[in-house]
Amino acid sequence: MRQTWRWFGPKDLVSIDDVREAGAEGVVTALHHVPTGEVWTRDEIAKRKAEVARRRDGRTSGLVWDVVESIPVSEDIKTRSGNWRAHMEAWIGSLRNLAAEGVETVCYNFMPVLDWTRTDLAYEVATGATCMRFDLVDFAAFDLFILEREGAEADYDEAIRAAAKTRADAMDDDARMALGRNVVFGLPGAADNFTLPDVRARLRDYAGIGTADLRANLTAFLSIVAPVAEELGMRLCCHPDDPPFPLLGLPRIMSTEADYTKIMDAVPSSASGITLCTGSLGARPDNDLPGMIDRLGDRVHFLHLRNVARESGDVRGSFHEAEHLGGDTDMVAVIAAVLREERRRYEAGRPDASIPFRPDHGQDILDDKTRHAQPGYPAIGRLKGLAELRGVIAGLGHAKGA
Ligand code: DNO
Repeated sequence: MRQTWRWFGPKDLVSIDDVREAGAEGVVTALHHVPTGEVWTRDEIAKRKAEVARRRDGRTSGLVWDVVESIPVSEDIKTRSGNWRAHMEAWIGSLRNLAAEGVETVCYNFMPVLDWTRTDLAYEVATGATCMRFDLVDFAAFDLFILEREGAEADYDEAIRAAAKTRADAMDDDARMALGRNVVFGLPGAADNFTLPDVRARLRDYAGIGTADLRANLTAFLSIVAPVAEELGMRLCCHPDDPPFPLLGLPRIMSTEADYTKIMDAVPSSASGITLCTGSLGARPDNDLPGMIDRLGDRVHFLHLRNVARESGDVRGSFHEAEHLGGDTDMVAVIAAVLREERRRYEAGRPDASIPFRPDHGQDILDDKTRHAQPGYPAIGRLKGLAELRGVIAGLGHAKGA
């Protein structure tokens, strides 16, 4: 398993020197400054590669850009409307330029409007660490009383609606603003920042688009980009919905094993694969993560290892981000399944036998609380996560005599 680390570029308060000291072997990054729908030029890609390769004092870092996370897929592509053709061409242009620069693995997502969604960015857990949380009642309060989405009542049962009303009534303007900011104003890595009127307009764009339509649009997108990726020797990997259930009345199509199976079967090229995110998928009790790795493993090109503590037994429920070996996902079983998949690949002589993973998110601990890096991406919290995961990998490898 190849140990990688997400880096948001030169503005990231966690530096390349820090990434090295954490012991990561590779970097996951993106050209966040290039607007969605535009081509990533070779020059810009080469510049980012050089930034990854250099320490603060100019010496080489020994790190390489292993995975792109993400080339954003525009709303026009997802809805197959407006400028989708031009955006597809740009997406393919970016793939070609990345391949020419030797970057082969590209993560993306197909979530309508919002990328990952949380209601609280600094929820305090028992140890005093803080983490990100999704609270269904807060989310309903946002949906019903801040966004005031038409038809939202139908999406919540009476108990949730009543609790959301009580919560919204108790919020002052600052609290409403803060909740709105957390939900829609763009968490790190999301391609766009939205305002409330933007979100309302975007939701209208999806008015006639149901689950089957969105799935057809993803299949159409992959039918065009996967052959190009295959020709270039690249691996595309679709990130799951986070959280893995519908929000704001929008369709969601990458939330379960059945969702993934449908897309993998629809476009059976190995260039079209999976970013298996244990944190996103693990928010649903009905997702069997080690089983998914056993069954879909040959198409898993990238792993996000993260744990969540589910706060209810419901498919759609509140959760918060736990320590990497805490929470409801059996991380040791997940890693054991990944090692089994890697063994199969080694035996088959596959060049991609070592699967890149990154410690996804982390709780804010110690100096993280004063560094104020990107929410969810603290230096020390992630370093602790990586160290724990590395320990499990070493332990399981040792037990097998690997
Ligand atoms: C959140 C991330 C997501 C992810 C995209 C992939 O921390 O996992 O923003 O990068 O969904 O396209």
